[in-house]
Amino acid sequence: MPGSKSWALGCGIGLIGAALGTGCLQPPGSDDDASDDDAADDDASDDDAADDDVDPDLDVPAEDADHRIEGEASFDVAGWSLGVGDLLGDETDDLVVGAVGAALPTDTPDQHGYGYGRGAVFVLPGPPPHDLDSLDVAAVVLSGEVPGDGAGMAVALVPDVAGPGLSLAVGAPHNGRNGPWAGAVYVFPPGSAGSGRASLDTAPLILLGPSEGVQAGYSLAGGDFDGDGAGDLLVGAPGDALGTSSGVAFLLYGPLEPGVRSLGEAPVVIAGEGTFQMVGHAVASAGDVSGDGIDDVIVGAPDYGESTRGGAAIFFGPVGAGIREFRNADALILGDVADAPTGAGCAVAGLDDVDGDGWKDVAVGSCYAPGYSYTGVVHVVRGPLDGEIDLGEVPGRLVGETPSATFQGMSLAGHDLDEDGLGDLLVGIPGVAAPGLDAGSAYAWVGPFPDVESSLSDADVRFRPEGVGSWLGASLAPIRGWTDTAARGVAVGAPGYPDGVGRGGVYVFGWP
Ligand SMILES: [Ca+2]
Ligand SMILES: [Ca+2]
Ligand SMILES: [Ca+2]
Ligand SMILES: [Ca+2]
Repeated sequence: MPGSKSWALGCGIGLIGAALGTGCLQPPGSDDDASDDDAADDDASDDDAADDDVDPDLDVPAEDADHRIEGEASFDVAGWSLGVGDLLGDETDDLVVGAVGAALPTDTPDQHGYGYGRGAVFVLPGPPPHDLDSLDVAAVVLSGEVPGDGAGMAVALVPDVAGPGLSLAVGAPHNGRNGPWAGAVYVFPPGSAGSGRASLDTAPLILLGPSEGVQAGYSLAGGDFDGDGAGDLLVGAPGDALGTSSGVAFLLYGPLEPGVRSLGEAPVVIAGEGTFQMVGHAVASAGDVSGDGIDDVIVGAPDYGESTRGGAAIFFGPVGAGIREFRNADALILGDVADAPTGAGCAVAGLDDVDGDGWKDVAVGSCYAPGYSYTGVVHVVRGPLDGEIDLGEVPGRLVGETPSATFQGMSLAGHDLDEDGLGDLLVGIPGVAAPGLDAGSAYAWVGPFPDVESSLSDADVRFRPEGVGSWLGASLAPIRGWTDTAARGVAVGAPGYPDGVGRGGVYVFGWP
């Protein structure tokens, strides 16, 4: 899915191009800054009218979803990640569901569940049958190589990276082929995933973490980051297992050839400047934020900086080659408190232009803030994006409703939900299984975005969980053709469903 992944408990805490010359920062079709400013002012004065157009507080209970697709077995932790796109080439969206805890029948009971299972991904063709309610009817199931691999921690459908069409990339960050928790990424070019059940080691291309503990494949994303028309693959390796690395993100330029290779051969490595910064906890295409027509990279590092302030780095495409350091990013976005952990960069996403000024905008999630109560905070950072950006000086922020709700991370995705040409935002805050905390929700915030601190309880739509502990919102993605509102829907992962047991599942909601 476009956007970013949530993070795992036990990661310490846990959570995304070559420099262009000056003058490249010109948004398409906006050569008159003065008139753009006027337009922005008009937008601001229209806030009231816009709010009249949508119910500002529409709650959609999970029971009202068009589909509740349950995991195949208890402890599968299905829905930890999602991918949406036309994988099977029939011009309808297909749904790929990562189940990090999944086991095979030959595995023992203790080789099942988060951190223990080999993991799997389930491919569901769209449009779905009306009575679709379980992942056990998946057309394709690809399982991790051995118990403990955690396959499905991340999935991405990457266009044109290994031939024309969408390739399926699956991350298994605890795979041990190159040492404990070195991680692996399995890439299936278009048409190569077959049907039925198979092992991920049937992937035509396997990319291995270069050394133990790097956790390659913890996050994944695609884009065309050098502008050559072929898709490129971003692999997050937050590398916190040993604490000896900053964490990195690897960038590989397509077209990718089959084989088994080490990510140590990746042409670009995005790295922090010290240990234990969790660079690569989240990765995404930022879209073209620099306005030159080439996709730009965004990498989150929730423990970045001397005070583990957290941050996200944007590198403009073409990203070039070699080691790219966070501090030398084209735009470096830093947590909103300078001397304390904020978890900024636990989730990142490129947005469509949210304010109509011609510049693409991005969203950065902070999972510890504010005041370490783990409510979660989302900043919409408006372009033009370059230089150092302090989130504390970014106007407006969206604050989560419930303390401790981002222990299971956060997910973000950009999409023009109301199809008015301006970018909107999906936020997932999966919550905790604690008595009295009805946490775990997904939110749709339809622009405009406020310039003042606001609560996510004021989102245009809230998707509410069934019971406590389903971790609704651990992943999410817009999806087409799966609901009664055929053009518009939202798939939301709930890996703890039901009630923290962790069978997991995915809800597909129509746009209300
Ligand atoms: Ca490319
Ligand atoms: Ca660009
Ligand atoms: Ca903008
Ligand atoms: Ca919109």
